[in-house]
Amino acid sequence: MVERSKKPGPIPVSSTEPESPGFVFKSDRVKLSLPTGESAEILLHGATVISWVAGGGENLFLSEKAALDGSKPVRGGIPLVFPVFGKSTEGPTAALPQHGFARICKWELLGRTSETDTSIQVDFGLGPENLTVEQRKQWPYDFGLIYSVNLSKSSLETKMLVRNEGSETFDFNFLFHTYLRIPDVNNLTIEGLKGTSYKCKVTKSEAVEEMVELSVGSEVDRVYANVPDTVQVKNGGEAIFKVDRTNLEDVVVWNPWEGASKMADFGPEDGYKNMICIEAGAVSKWHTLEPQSVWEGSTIINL
Ligand code: TA6
Repeated sequence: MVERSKKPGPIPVSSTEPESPGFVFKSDRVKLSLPTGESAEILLHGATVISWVAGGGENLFLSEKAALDGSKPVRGGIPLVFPVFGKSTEGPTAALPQHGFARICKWELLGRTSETDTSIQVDFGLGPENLTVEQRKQWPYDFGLIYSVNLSKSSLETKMLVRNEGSETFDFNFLFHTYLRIPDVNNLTIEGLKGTSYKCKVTKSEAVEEMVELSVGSEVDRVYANVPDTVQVKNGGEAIFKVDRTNLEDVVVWNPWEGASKMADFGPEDGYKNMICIEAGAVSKWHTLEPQSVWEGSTIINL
């Protein structure tokens, strides 16, 4: 683990350094690759994973209209949601924009932290020094985030460490807002949610999931709390993703359906047929972090 330190700053990694095949850093992004052909691409903007190629193709949905220049959150890939999920109307996160600041800040590249023939990991850091003056005012806590992305032959692991570096306790939510690329939403089933309570933002209701195999045939936007097991995403009955989580008790399932056409950065218009957000997070309640304490949550998406 690389220590993210406030001073003297990040471990210097220059874009003019000689490149090695597994790790390439070019101005605004890092590309990881394995000798067997798998790869992942991560922008410094939001530390957003925008591509994960493995198992013969791309596994993440990225809108063709997504802004990758830092002007707004990326529509697709794996945006990071911290310190608030959604939009708070009261409390210490009320001044923050929807889903917080982690997905709109420029992160520091801490560097490659491990590499073998079968896996490679890169770490990123974010702290108050990376926020704008306005963002500091909106959430004035001293925190340190370390984000690790680990690419293996048939999985992608993402891990977030949150540290309270100040003298005041703070509450937070965290979530990996993962857009999975799927062949056809009409052949999609999601398994592993039966018996779990959820809040539905579309119908503004609460219920317990009854379906062993959940299919999606219209807009879905649900927060499943305390999901016990692996969530499997199937195409025509065949598992294409298995999502395991550690210390991330909740799973959000989102597909905007035809509402996608109202989003300026969503494309193509029928792209919702090729995506499902399966979002591992800690969002159904606030997590409290005492001064000098650390919280860690991770997810691994297996093919
Ligand atoms: O995670 C699901 C959700 O919170 C939905 O309610 C939906 O609006 C989505 O995220 C996208 O949010 P965004 O701010 O990226 O447009």
